[in-house]
Amino acid sequence: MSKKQVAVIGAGKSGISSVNFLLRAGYQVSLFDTREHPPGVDKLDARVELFCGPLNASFLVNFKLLVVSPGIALATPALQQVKDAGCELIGDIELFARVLKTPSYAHAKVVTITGSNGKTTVTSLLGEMASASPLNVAIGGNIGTPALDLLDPNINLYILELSSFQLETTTSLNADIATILNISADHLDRYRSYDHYIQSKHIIYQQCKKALFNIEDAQTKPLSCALDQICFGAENADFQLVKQNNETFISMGSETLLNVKKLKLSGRHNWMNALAALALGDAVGLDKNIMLAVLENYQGLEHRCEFVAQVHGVRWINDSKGTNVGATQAALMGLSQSISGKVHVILGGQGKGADFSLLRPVFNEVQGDIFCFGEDAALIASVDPRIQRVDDLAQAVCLAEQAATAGDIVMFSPACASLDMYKNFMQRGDHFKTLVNALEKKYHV
Ligand code: UMA
Ligand code: ADP
Repeated sequence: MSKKQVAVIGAGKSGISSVNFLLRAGYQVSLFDTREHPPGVDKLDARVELFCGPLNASFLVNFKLLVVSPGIALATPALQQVKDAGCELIGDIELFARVLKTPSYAHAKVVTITGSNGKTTVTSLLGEMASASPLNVAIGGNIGTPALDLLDPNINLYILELSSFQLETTTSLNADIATILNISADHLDRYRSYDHYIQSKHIIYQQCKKALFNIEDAQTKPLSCALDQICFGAENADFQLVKQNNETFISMGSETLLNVKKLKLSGRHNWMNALAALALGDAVGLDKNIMLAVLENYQGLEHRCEFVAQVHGVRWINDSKGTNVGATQAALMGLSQSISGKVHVILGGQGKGADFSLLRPVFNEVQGDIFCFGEDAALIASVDPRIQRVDDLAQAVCLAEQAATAGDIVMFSPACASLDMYKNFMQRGDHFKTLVNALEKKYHV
């Protein structure tokens, strides 16, 4: 088989983006997807051969290069066999990294962002800061737009959100600065162990000139002391939260920049995200005043601790993107410190192998009722007798409404993936908002 023949595994967004890139670069491409009827292949370029169904190692070994999508585990037996046979397995981010080494792209700066939670918030906030600066900026990766679709020689700064899955198939990025925002258990259905997941996150520091880590989370610290590094977090970090007269300020070294009261983003976890975005922007030369102006006005993203409505004095919050235990812990801790009433919690879905007992301390803190539904409801309910199992989100909203009184909050932060009952976390969050808006209407007729 010729060197110009490449196998792309997965017909999702990354796969199709890789196919189009490889065709433009003059390769012959064969596209494989384990599903019998993968969505989105109807518009496939006629030059591409499509193979659907289980991967066949004895056929795949004919390809020296395989571009594997993040949704397919490298541990898939057929992929392990072709790897053992000496084939090269990379992802779309690695293709992107190789293009950036070519002369037309050598001037571009790159920021890479990973972590268990906060990636999209930090990527989008930094993206807005950079877009308000006199720069051509491109934002993509796990946040949505595949990295190869961003390539343009006129871009001066690429900001990439990277998942652990994408990092596993990337070897030669050379980011100007890379960060791991935090690490808590996630995707344990895809990893051998929690340590294996942590190792995958740390790949980001092997491919950068400078690292930004979270001083409050030792797991995010680079393993190599030789790597140039800065940190964000509690006092004594390069970018820190400083307390003065019972107020919290965002500071850069000893310079106080902004009272967190001025932010539209709420919760301490979001102040941490703000610090990270400022630190990353500063490292690639963004203007401090522009960054602060953007930060002050940044509203946050849909489905992330998003205020939905106040009904009879009860505030309803949609955190459907809280898809792991760490996210729900952070979302609840951020709230419970700032209100006088109770926080009632709705959670549930696909647990991805998580340990839900880690939520016990935060459940004690919030004091409200707790409702769970979905595929792993029994597992979740087993960690605390206070947790009530319900059939679905609609029933949870109905019971939460009965439990809450004025001054309380109802927080929907599932700590789980949505795929057991919804297409994605957006559809799940939209359903929650529809249910809450219906409550609002009920009282207005
Ligand atoms: N699939 C198969 N067989 C295949 C190929 C895929 O069953 O042969 C399934 C996967 O198991 C998965 C789905 O199809 O359920 C999509 O997988 P994919 O690799 O084709 O995904 P893409 O459409 O290319 O989207 C990927 C990222 N998805 C994943 O990592 C699962 C998107 O992140 C990312 O925005 C996009 O590339 C562009 O870079 C989404 C995500 O859920 C938001 N990421 C995970 C997360 O944030 O927790 C990691
Ligand atoms: P990601 O892209 O990593 O999934 P998002 O910015 O989309 O992160 O936020 C997802 C959820 O994670 C939020 O809804 C919130 O519950 C939680 N979260 C956001 N930032 C942080 C943080 N810095 N630390 C812990 N949890 C966070």
